[in-house]
Formats: sequence, C-alpha cells, structure tokens
Amino acid sequence: MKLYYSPGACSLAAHIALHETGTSFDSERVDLTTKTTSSGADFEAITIKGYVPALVLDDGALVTENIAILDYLAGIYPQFALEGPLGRTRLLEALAYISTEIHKSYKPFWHDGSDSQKAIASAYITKRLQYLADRVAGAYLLGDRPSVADFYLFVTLLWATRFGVTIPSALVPVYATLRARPAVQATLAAEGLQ
Ligand SMILES: N[C@@H](CCC(=O)N[C@@H](CS)C(=O)NCC(=O)O)C(=O)O
Repeated sequence: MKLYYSPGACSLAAHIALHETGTSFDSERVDLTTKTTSSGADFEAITIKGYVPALVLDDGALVTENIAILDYLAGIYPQFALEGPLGRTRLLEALAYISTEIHKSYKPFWHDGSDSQKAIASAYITKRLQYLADRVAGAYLLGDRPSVADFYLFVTLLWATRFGVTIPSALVPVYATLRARPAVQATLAAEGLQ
C-alpha cells in the first residue's frame, strides 16, 4: 500500500491509521501547489483529482476520498472499526460528519478567506465540534478504543489549535489522548510537524 500525503493536510488521518496498524506501507509526499510528488512524479497522473489523500493498493487499485480510505482501512484492520450490526453505519456516519461538516468548514483558513469568513467558519466549526463533544463515548470519540474516526477528528482538532478555533472542553482530553499515542507522535514526526 502506498499513501500520497501532504504534511498537516487531511491525509494525516490515513497516515495515522497506517502507522497505528503497525503494518509496513509506503508513503510519498505531494506538493499540492505544483502537483508533483517528492520523487518528481506528476501527481495528477496518479489521481486526476489532484488532491490528497490517495491510497494505491498492492494490486494497483487507487482509492481516494478520506471517508473511503478510512472505511477501507477499518475494514481490513477491524481494531479501528466499530463492532455491532450498526458498527459500520455509525463509523460512516461519524466520518461523513467530520468530512462534510467540520473538515470542509476550514476552507476560509486554507484558502485565504477574509477575516469575517474565518470568524463565521470558526464559530460554525466549534458548534459542529460541540455536537461530537456532547456525545463522546469514552476515552475516544466512539468508545474506549480509537477508531479511524478519531484519527480524522484529530486532524480537525490539530487545525483548530493552528487556526485558533475553540475546541469544546469535552474534546480537549480526547485530543490530548490521541496526540500522546506513539503512532500519532510517529506520524507527526514523519510529516515534519514536530
Ligand atoms: N474530497 C476530498 C477532499 C480532500 C482535500 O480537501 N484535500 C486537500 C488537503 S486537506 C487537498 O489536497 N487540497 C489540494 C487541492 O485541492 O488542490 C476528501 O474528502 O478526501
């Protein structure tokens, strides 16, 4: 498996998940401005979408989109999935919420929004995080062990610290617990983020 990522981008979620599995995997950094990988390859020839994350499986199949990649990884590494008849549904529900309601709301911070756009986005993100904060089910978002949704949530909380977005108090210990995990530390180091 090979993950294409950009340091500190949303691809950090899949990068953490791969480190958490302890499996061996390849990774390559992408310059999102030039759409070139660190080995000089044309990233748009790998995925015409031109954005990270992109995961190339051992048989050459390409998987894109955070939700699909994290769902795929939870499928093959069930320690990061949810149990029960509605387990996958609940996981997808959380991933979709984090992607569409939280991740995407950071757009003004990443794409040179105005101060007022950033203020509106910041309030919206905190409100959407509050929904999750009100439902924290243990040491992690969905229980007492981490799921792939935690790794995606972690990225959005890391961005919150970077952009000055208020993190609801119930998510602060979840963020700290995730951040202290050796695989998270290793991933941050691998991406040059600490
Ligand atoms: N729909 C995609 C969006 C991924 C995305 O927003 N990637 C950003 C980094 S966080 C990116 O690569 N942006 C560069 C670009 O769009 O040119 C997903 O959910 O995986």
